[in-house]
Amino acid sequence: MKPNILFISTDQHHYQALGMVNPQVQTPNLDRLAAAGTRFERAYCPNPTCSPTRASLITGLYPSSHGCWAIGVKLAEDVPTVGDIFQANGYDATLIGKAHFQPLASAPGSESIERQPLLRDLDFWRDFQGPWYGFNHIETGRMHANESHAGQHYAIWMEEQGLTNWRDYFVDWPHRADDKYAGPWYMRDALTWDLPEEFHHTRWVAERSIANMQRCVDAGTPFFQWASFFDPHPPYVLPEPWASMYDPATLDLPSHTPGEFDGMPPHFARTQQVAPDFSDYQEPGGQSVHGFHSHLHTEEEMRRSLACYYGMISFIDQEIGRMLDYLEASGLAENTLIVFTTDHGHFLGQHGLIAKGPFHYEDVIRVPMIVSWPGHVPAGEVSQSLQSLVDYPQSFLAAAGIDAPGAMQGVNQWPVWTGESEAARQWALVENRHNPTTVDLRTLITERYKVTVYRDAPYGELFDLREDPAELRNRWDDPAYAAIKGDLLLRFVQAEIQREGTRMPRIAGA
Ligand SMILES: [Ca+2]
Repeated sequence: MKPNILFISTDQHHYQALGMVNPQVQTPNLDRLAAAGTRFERAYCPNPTCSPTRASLITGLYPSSHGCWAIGVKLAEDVPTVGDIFQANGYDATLIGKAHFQPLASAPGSESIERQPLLRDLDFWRDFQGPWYGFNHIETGRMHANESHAGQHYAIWMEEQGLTNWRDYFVDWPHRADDKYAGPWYMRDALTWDLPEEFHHTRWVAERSIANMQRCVDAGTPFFQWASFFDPHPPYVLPEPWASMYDPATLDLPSHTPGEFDGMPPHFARTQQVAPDFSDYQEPGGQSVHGFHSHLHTEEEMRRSLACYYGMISFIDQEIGRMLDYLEASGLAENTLIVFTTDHGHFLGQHGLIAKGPFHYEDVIRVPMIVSWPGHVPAGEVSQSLQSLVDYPQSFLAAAGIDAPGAMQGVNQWPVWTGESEAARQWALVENRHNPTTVDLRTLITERYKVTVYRDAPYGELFDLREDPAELRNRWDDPAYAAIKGDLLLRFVQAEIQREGTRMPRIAGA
């Protein structure tokens, strides 16, 4: 009997924002999933932004190989995906929720359907539910919280639920100066959303995921399904009761440590200026850079952000619980592998930073990760093995007994997930090419160290995660770490060699 695979993701979820790790946030259902399976503490994204990592999650390729190297770049539609392989093996491959494989604009050769005004052309989306990037069925959306990108299948669903005036609850498109949602809260200042929770996209993702799993059950088809939640990505706008679930005053707040950016690349210190100038990072063909702005914030703003962020996670947790209940009640649980993660991390004031950007601290490149399949994955375990999201396609295929193509660049983690093997990789690699040349960095993480190299720059970062888990002392120029740095740079080059895929096998001597 072919197993089902339910892949659940959130967006921009800090790896410590799980109830079993931090009791200040309540995630009883993720706790329950972790108790039934294994939690992986050392999981990393291949890129700390949406599209590049999301494309890696369906291709098994690094962004430098699948070509969707930054947000705002289209994932080529001819790239082979894991959904294609599942379909070829008799599976249904469905995506519910956030995709973000294409940019918010179209250009010749980079045509996008994830753009305005098409996002709000509901007739188009009624007619189009795939195939797309290997998924035979999609129901998708593009906004975070109440952004103006709302539309697509999510809006069709809201209308079906009776919310015909859904547009009133989202930022207007085209934008209007007198929009009731126009305001300064986007980065920091949480707002209670008047959208009733029953119409929220968190509810939609869970409800439609359950409906589509049932559709597959009715058809007698095994499924590979991605339930892709949109929160807790900012803006911090959230319905009740979640908006007031957490008291901002009671939450522990991370902060900047004076002097910690001494010896760091120059863009770090600029984040602590009131009006920093990042113009020297601009280049022809470049776009805005996430994180290149002032990160200064008041404690009160940050507390409200954090309370909303945790509320978003608890809401998602409730809906994940609904999905777990469905699997148990329907008898599917014993034949379904469930994997939970996020696409990348998030700063909640750690190092004085907010949201995301080219700052490769653990907060933004490490991700929460839980794998569960009773009888196959050890229950209640916590693993320190290095994991990368680029490993998922191969590992999903291995769980289903399907060979992965040689072109995929991850490693098969299935023997690690089942507890048969302790580790499948000795390093994880994070790419972050955000503009053609000026924001382009790569990080190698080993069991103990982390080293970051910038294209064209003499500076870099070296952290000893065992001696300095808070990452406060960059050892790049520290003579005491010179030999370690040399060894790590050799391992970095070796990792670059090792991760080359084998699209075609060598089948003869010549
Ligand atoms: Ca994201």
